[in-house]
Amino acid sequence: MREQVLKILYNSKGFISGEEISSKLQVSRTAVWKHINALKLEGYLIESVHKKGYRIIEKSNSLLPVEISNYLTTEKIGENIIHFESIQSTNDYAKENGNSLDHGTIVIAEEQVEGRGRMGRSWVSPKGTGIWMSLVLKPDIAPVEGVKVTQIGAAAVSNALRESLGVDAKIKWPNDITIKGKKVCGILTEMSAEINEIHYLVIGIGINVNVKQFPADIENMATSLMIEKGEPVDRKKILVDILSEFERLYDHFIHKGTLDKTIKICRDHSALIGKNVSIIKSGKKIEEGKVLRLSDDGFIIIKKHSGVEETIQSGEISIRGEAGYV
Ligand code: BTX
Repeated sequence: MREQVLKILYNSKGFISGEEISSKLQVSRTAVWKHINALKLEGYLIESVHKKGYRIIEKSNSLLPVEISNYLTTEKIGENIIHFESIQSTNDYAKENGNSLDHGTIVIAEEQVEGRGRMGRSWVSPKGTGIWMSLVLKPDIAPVEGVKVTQIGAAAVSNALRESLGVDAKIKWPNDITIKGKKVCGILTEMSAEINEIHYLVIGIGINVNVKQFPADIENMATSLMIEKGEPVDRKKILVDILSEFERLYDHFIHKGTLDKTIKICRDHSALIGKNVSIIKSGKKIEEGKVLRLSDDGFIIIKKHSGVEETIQSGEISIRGEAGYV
């Protein structure tokens, strides 16, 4: 009910009387008044003027489901949104509850106290400054196809950042988005599956939106949208743009059975193609070479120093000349 009150306030141009809200929602004016007070306590700035009614002045700074839903144009992605002020990790929550969460559910948090990267690494997720979210997907595809969804996530984020903010967001295969060589977003895909069947996929996406400063150990390799733009960025708009781009690319992949649209974006905005790189697995350099192209399945093809071409399906890439080169 509180969400509906909020929705009405958002959709009213100016003041709206308590009576009008109560008749729209078929509840008493006292109930409306109670919900308005609760919303004020949650941090919404709502003006109440005698004989005029209520008006929302300032939107909450949090990524509250009601606000996001108000702007969303997607069908399934984001139909359910679960929001936390603070959580250990949105991926952990999504994985623990994956069986009971609907396809398309988003778990989002203002802060993660134990945000995770790949291979047990940590992901810095300070309060109110990023998009720390996990998407739960239940596709009817073979488990080997599931990993391709990471590429869809990367393509969606990079497209949305470029189109909404005009930043040159590049895709550093397989799971990072970079701006001017620094990491602005990381993606962590996890899966619950049997040999022939995916129970659910969890696509964890972490985006540094308004992070001002990073811990010393990552400050040379990390950046935020605010640092790049020189001004704070609206987290809600970015989130909504990413979800709609994700749904467009995901639906195409599922219904048409091809990753072509995603791969085109990953190729056009690759941070790797043409670069000399090291391929690292379990912390060890396993190959060196020049990245030639991205295959239709989303794998990278490198030319080794010996001249032999090799397809790399997983691993980490370190680019010669950039921070962290191994
Ligand atoms: P990754 O293993 O590729 O990157 C992790 C590495 O990135 C860390 O070891 C550190 O060097 C660096 N790093 C840590 N935090 C940041 C940051 N905020 N910005 C830039 N670099 C950083 C990447 O893993 C996948 C990250 C996924 C994060 C999302 S957030 C929502 C979801 N929940 C969760 O716990 N993880 C995912």
